[in-house]
Amino acid sequence: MEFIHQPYQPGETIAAVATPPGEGGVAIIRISGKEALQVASKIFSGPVQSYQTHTIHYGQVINNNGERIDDALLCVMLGKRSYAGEDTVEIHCHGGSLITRRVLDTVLQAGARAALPGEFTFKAFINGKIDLAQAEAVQELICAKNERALDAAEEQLKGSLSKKIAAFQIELTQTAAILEAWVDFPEEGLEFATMEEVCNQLKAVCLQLQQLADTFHDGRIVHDGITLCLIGSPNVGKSSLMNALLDKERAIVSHIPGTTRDILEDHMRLNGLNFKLMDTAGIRDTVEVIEQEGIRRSKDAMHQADLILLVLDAAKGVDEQDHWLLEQMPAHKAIVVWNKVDLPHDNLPILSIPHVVNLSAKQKTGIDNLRQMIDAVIWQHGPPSREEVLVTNVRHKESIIKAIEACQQVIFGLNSDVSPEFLSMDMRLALNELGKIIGTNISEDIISAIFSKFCIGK
Ligand SMILES: Nc1nc2c(ncn2[C@@H]2O[C@H](COP(=O)(O)OP(=O)(O)OP(=O)(O)O)[C@@H](O)[C@H]2O)c(=O)[nH]1
Ligand SMILES: [Mg+2]
Repeated sequence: MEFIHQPYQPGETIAAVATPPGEGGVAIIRISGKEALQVASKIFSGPVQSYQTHTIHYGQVINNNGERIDDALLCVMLGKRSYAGEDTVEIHCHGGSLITRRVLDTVLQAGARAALPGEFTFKAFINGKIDLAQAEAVQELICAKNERALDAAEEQLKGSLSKKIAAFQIELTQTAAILEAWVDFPEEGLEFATMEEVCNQLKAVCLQLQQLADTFHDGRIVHDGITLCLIGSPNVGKSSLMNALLDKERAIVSHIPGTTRDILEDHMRLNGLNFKLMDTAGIRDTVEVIEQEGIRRSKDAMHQADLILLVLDAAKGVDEQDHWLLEQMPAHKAIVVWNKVDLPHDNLPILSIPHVVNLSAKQKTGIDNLRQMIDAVIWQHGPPSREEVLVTNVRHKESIIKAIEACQQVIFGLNSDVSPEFLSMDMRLALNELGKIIGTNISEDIISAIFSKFCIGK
């Protein structure tokens, strides 16, 4: 096993500051490995080697010249009952950056090696405390930027995704066993199951795997948030709407068409989700070079956005430019906003885009309706429940899709009299892909890449 491209010694004793950098009430230095107690006993005033597991002790941290560094509490967790699943000692010292550094240096001089990013979690993984999907959930939990992302990470850390994957593995292993029986005992093998039964079972698994893969739409929204782009002709009130949604005067608003020249970004939270708002330059035919570049950027932003608010001016109605924009709109990710409904206006025409809201950005009326519409459009099947297992990681999604493809190959092969040897190989491919999600049959490079994204001390 390698970790960040270095041969890995299981049980090697490592140490790092587990608390964030900077000043705080308390800092924690974590020591983990076979010699955690031995290292701690060299630097602590008390009889560390005699401490019972899961006990905490007051004493002094002493350097190798016998000088007192700090008063501290020392917490001992032996064997599997620790985060990393091996002997662990935590030193709770004062939380100044200098003092923390000194305590860590003392620990390193006493024989521990400085931990690499994510190495405690890596140890938890190789010591069998958690699987790879759970290890990734630890990082997602730490980095969660909204409540929904936190819920999803907690579910994954509890093992909900891993349990689902394990259940699929059991079903596919049974099918693989039947296929191998057909290879080994071509006559008797068919007694275990008919071809039709195997096909039906595989189709059912594919369907459930597809349902799990489909949660990635919601999972990505939860994890990454939504990019929301305001698009429209000049002067329709895009910047006014941006300000109304943010509830602050972020963008310059004026009656002069072409006020916004560049893309303006800001962030907001809506129903527990993170949104990146992008106000753009009004789209029109112009010979002005800077404005042309702004309009090019507006179009780019429109294509990249998860959701587009196409702003129209109710008082002006739909002109040629608006018609062109309406034709460009991907209807599934667009909401038409009829702005300026406070002004006198004709009956508003019915448009090809089903999601429509009337409001006044200036008067700030109808903004809540827009917020509700945004929520309705982004969740394809209503918002997920807190407990729903969501695939939030593209690596997991890709493995699920590859497993489905391999199962479909088997189904196709069964219906076209392909030799069971080949079907068996495809079956193993599907199982391998599922195994990658929880960390079996996975290359060391991928493991290294996953853990290198962690912070030091985790
Ligand atoms: N009556 C009324 N006026 C509005 C409303 N929204 C915006 N306006 C006015 O419309 C004009 C243009 O508003 P902006 O928000 O700058 O429009 P924009 O779409 O960002 O314009 P560009 O940046 O030039 O593309 C300003 O004078 C606003 O005060 C509204 O709901 N009602
Ligand atoms: Mg503007």
